[in-house]
Formats: sequence, structure tokens, C-alpha cells
Amino acid sequence: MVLLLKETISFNRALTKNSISTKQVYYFSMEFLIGRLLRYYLVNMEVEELVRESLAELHINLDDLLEQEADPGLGNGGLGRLAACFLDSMAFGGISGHGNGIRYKYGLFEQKIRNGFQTELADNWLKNDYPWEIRRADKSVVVKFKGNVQTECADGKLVFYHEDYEPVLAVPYDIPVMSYDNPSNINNLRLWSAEPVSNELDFASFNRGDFNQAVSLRSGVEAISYILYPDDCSRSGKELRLKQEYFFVAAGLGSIMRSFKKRNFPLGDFSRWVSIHINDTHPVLCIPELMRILIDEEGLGWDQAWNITVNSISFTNHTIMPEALEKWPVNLFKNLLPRIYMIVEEIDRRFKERTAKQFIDDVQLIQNTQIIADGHIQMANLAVIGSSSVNGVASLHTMILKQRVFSDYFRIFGYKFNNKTNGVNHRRFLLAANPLLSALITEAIGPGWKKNAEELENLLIYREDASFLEKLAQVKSHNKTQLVKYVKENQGSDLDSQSMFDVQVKRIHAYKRQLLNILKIMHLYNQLLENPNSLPGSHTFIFGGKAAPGYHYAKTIIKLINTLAEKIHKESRVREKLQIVFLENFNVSLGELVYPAADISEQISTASKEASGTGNMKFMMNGAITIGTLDGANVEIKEAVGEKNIFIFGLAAEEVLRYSSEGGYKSLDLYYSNQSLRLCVDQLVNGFFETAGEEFRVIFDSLLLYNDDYFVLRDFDTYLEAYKKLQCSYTDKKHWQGLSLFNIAKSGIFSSDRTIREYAKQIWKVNTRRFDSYI
Ligand code: B1N
Repeated sequence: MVLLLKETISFNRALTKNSISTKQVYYFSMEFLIGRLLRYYLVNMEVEELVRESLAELHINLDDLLEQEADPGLGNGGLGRLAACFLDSMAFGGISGHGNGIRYKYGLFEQKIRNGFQTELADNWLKNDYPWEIRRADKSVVVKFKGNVQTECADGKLVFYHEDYEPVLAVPYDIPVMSYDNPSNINNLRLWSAEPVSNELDFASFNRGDFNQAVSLRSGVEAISYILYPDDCSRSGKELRLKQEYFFVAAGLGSIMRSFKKRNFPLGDFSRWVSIHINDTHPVLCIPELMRILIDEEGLGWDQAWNITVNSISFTNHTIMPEALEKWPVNLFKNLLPRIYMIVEEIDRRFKERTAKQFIDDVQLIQNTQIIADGHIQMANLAVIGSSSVNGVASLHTMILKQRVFSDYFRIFGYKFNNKTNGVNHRRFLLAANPLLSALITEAIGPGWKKNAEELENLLIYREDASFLEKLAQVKSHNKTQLVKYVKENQGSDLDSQSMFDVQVKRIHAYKRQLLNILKIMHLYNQLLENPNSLPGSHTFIFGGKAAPGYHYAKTIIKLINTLAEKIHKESRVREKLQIVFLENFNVSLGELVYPAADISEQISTASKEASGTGNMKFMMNGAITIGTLDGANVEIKEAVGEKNIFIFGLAAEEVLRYSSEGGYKSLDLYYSNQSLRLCVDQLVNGFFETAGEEFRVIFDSLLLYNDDYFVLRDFDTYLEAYKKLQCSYTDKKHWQGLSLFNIAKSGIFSSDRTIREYAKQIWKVNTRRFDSYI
């Protein structure tokens, strides 16, 4: 069947009116979390039932078959999944937009929980081969590392030769990207794999008997695309990471140049026909690499090359967390990429010259905007200087970029800055993930919402319709049963599908504040012991998410969740009302099961820290109600649904930023003044968790000794208040279903179709005719 689909795809691809007369967009990203494809394609082609029935005749169960497909974990979380959503929306919108990334042999680790702790297993997603990829050895590119650069003067011009370099062969594997109702536009996701240039062993070493040396050359090369860095919130600073970054940038640009040349346009028109988008700073070497190609290989002068480069490249920033902003020690960089370093130095020199003239007295600005400073190359600075557009991923985030992170650049290049609020692929996360809800919606408002998610708003006429709301409740209940079944089969726990499902699934990180959620549950537990009637109804708290393997605090949070789960389970006085489950190995596929089953969506990051969040949107379109802070895209979710249809609490971003710049608030004062809070915090270390000993001391210390950087204690009371209101709403079933319907109806603007249409119109300047025709 996969073969048949592949045939259809290659046939259609041949039909794709592509390259010659349309601008090509290339989306460079270190991560693409594409999820499973087979079922998604069947849903998009509207043949799922047909295929299911036909297979049944052969005694093959489609669901069993679908389970066989690997879910490639080629990303950490939101950033990689966003890239995959964008590919889908570009294909849907008829944009010639292609992904460019790395074919990691091992994706993000598989998470197993043992004795409450996270352990990591290798994600060997290629072990049974991957059916959707096509190896294109004929399109390989040689990437050059290290060596020396010789300069010569020829005809009054400087010419650069890169010598004694270490070559690496970049071999592309292509994955077709097809979307709904657009079989004639099939795009490409090109993932690069590193191989030695020659297949010969290093015989000189081998003959000397130096087997290690003979093999290590090969493994050194293959290491480049061996594994994804499993950390989405701190830079690694390791040479291998920089190698990965240059590897896929040089390979991608090499192949773009090759196909551009086949089109026979003048090189000077490059930016009219090609847009290169860089997903955060990880691919920022696109800027000096394109300069290198234009100058060293094509013989252009600096100014012309610079114009072409800046006009072709656009950049998205995804985080303001200082520890994630990439920078590289000059020595490491220079040694690995000598020619690229020279170019970066020259970009920096020219830029400093310009600011020194323009802002004579502003020493601070001149210093802050340098690319090379403190012995490091500041990658974000290179990105802002070398691209024509800089965007944030939600309006609050963009405002913080303009006013704080990049405020100096905003003074220089105000015109570059813009916002593109993230979106998610509603065809994957609603149409495919939630078939019953989709059928109900289509029955009510017709199928147009699949092409134009904003038509979901037509659901509003059912807001008071008791029978429709009842059907909505039944769908939710069915989806909860499906999740309960999964948890039983995979983790052995029994969940109560009648209880309220309160869900927080995302990477584990201090700023996302899983801890605040835990403290809430501890508080409910304490209250229940005091007064068994303090809590209406029963609650299931569902957590899921991976911790970076080296992030001790986050791993302790996972252990804390599991320890609390066990404690509650053993306490007969509360277990009827409270239950916790930690879902192992949260990934795209599990998300597709979880979002449709949620009643509550926990989006409780410290305001200002979450650039956008996209899980919040996936929950919303599946009818879960958000409890959250005014952070990231929550702000826009609130604007869309109105404050009565969401539960907002906590400090505002402005307050957090103000406190932080003044050294924080005094968490100890709060601890002493709030008894029930103090009890919960003490319970982390006072023997309440009989088996824990000092295990949770790091968490306790983060709150009191280190003054609670993420304002957990500060937001505790308002969180509980909002939670109480929410519980109250939940007890009124009809009211609750109305809220749920309202959220679904207003979720259309969070489709990545809307986001991509904006990128296409405002940044890439490509045709949006197909999108426009649906509106
Ligand atoms: O990008 C998502 C946003 O919705 C999230 O709010 C944001 O946290 C996430 C280094 C990152 N920002 N930065 C990363 C990923 C990998 C890595 O090595 C940083 N991920 C985000 C989509 O905009």
C-alpha cells in the first residue's frame, strides 16, 4: 500500500508545475517533527474507510498496520513540530516550499519511566527502513571543514582558496510533502545524511595496523548526522553541534544553487526567485555561506553579494531565554570554518563602521550590536543583521523582542521586525486526530472548515443547542475512553474516564512550571484530608513530556510527579477524587491521542518566558478549556474567546520583567505568610514523601534559597482561585460544553494555514492565490 501511495506521489510530483516560473521557498530547520504519515495521507485523500474495509477483507486490521509506522523524532518539541506544520500548510496553499534539515540516524531519545525516574533509550527509527524517504545520491554535495584559506590577488581582485580541508559528503534523503485537496502540489522535505566522501578505508592507517585510526575517520564523519541534540533550552557549545549546523546549511545551499542555475535566471535576480527562511539561529550560517558562494564561487563583489543575501534571507526567533541564545567561541569557529569566519568578521567590521557613523555617541548600542564580542560569535546578531525580516512567534513575544532583546536593532532596523503568530496544522490535530469531532463539525457546518479553518466560527449558532452540546460531550467522553484504553494497555494503570481530565503535556522545564501544577495537586490533597467534601467531582491529572538528559532539575520534577502519583494512589481517602498519571514518551503520535481527550489545557508558564506555545492551540481546537497565564499565544487565545471562556491568572509579563530586572521578589516572605502554601512546600522535604529523603531538596531550594526565579509561589494563590472557578464551571455540564464549543469555534485563526499565508504575503512575497480563494 505504501508503495502504491509512493507511486501516486511520484506521478503527481512529475505533474507539479514547479520550479521554472515560481518563487521557491526553502525552510531551513535543525528539526522537523513530522509525525506518522500513512494515516494522515489516507485522511487527506479521504480514503481511510475504503482502505480499512479493503484490508479487512484480507484480514488485515488497518489500526495494527498504522501502529507499525515509526514516528520520526527528529525534533525536540514546538520548534520542530512548527516546521512540520508549516510544510503541510505550504503544500496546501500551493506554495513551492521545501524543508531542509538533517536526517539524524537517532532522533530524540525514547523515554522510559523506571522507578519513577526518566531513563533514555536510543530512538532507532530507521531500524526497519523508513518507507517514505528516497535516497538521492546523485544530488549529493561536498561540505568542507577545517583547512586553510589562501588569498591571492588576481586582476586587482582578492581570490580565496580553501585548501587542506576535510571533505564530508552530504547525501540527501527526500520525503514528499502532500497536503489536503492539492495533489498537484507536492513539495519536498530534504534531509541530509553525512557520509565519507570515499568509501575506501583509510588503507594507509589500516596497513600500519592502526585500525582505530582507519575507522575513526569514518565514524567522525558519520557522527555529524548521528543524533539530535536533545536539549531545547540551552546551547551545547560543542563543536559537533556547530558541525551539524554548517553541514546542513552548506548542503542545502549547494543544492539550491544547483537548481537555481538550471533555471537560467540572472544571478542578480536570485532573491526574486528564492526565499530562504531560517528557523531560529541554528541555520544562521546560511548568511555567510551564501556570501561565500556568491563571492568565491560566482565572483560577485561584496556589495552585490550582500544585497542578494539579505534580500533572500528571513529569520524567526523562538525564544528569549538567554541560555538558549547561541554563541560560539571564536577559536572553535575559526578552526572549523576558516573561510566562513573571515566572512563573519567582515560583516561585523562593516556593520560596526555603519553604527559608529550613525550612532556616534551611543557606545552602548555599538557594543550591544556587534557580532563578535567577548571572544564569541553572537549568532542572533548575525541573524538580525543579515536578513531582511525578523519575526517573533506571538504578539507578546514580538513586543519583547522589539522592546528588550533586540531593542538596539529595533532602533536601527525597525522595518525588519514583524510578528507572525504561530499556528498548527488543524488537519492533523483536529481532522485526523479527532475523527468523531470532525464528523460532528462537518455534519453541522459542512466540510469547508478543512480548507478554511476560520469557518469553524459557523459553529457558534449551536452554542445554545442542547442536543448539539450533548453530542459534543459524547465525543469527548469517547475520546477519553480511548486514552484510558491506551494507558491501560501501555502503562497498566486504570484511569477513570468519568473524571475531569486536566492535562499538561510539553517539555519539562522550570519556566513551564509543571511544579506549580504539582503544588496545586498537593494542596487539593491536603484539603481533601481535612475536608472530604472540599472538592467537587473527581480529577485525573495527566502529565507528559521529556526532560533534557542533562537537566537535573527537570528530571527531578518527573520523579516528583511519579512519587506524588504513588502517594495519592495509596491513600484511600483521596484516590477516588484525585489521580495522577505520567504518560511515558510523549511524542506527536501520543499528542494526537491526548489533545482530543482533554477537558483542561494547562498553559501556565511564567509570563514572558514561553515565546508562543502551540500545544495551547491543539488543545483549544479539540474543545479543551485553557487555564493559563498571559504568556505567548495564550494572550491571543484570550482575545479570540473573550475572558469568560478561558481561565487566566498570574503575574503579567511586564510585572515579571520588572521584578526580574530588580532582582526578583522575596519568595521567603510569601512562604511565611501563606500557611497552606508553606505546608505544600515543606512537604517536599519533611518526610511527607516517605521514600524520598533529600531527593526533592533541589526543588525546595529553587523556591526558597534561590528566590523562585519563575514566580511559582507568587502565582500560587491566583492559580488556585482560577482553578476553583474552573471547577465550578465544570460542574455545570451544559455551560461547560458551551465553553468548549466556543473555543473550537474560535480556534480557526490558530491554523498554520493562516500563519503561512501571512509569511507568504508579507515576508516571502509569494503567491497566496489558493489561500485567498478559500476565504
Ligand atoms: O518554539 C515554539 C514555541 O511555540 C515555544 O514557545 C518555544 O519555546 C519553542 C533550541 C529551541 N524556542 N526555542 C526552541 C529548540 C531547539 C533548540 O536546540 C531552542 N524551541 C522553542 C515554536 O515557535
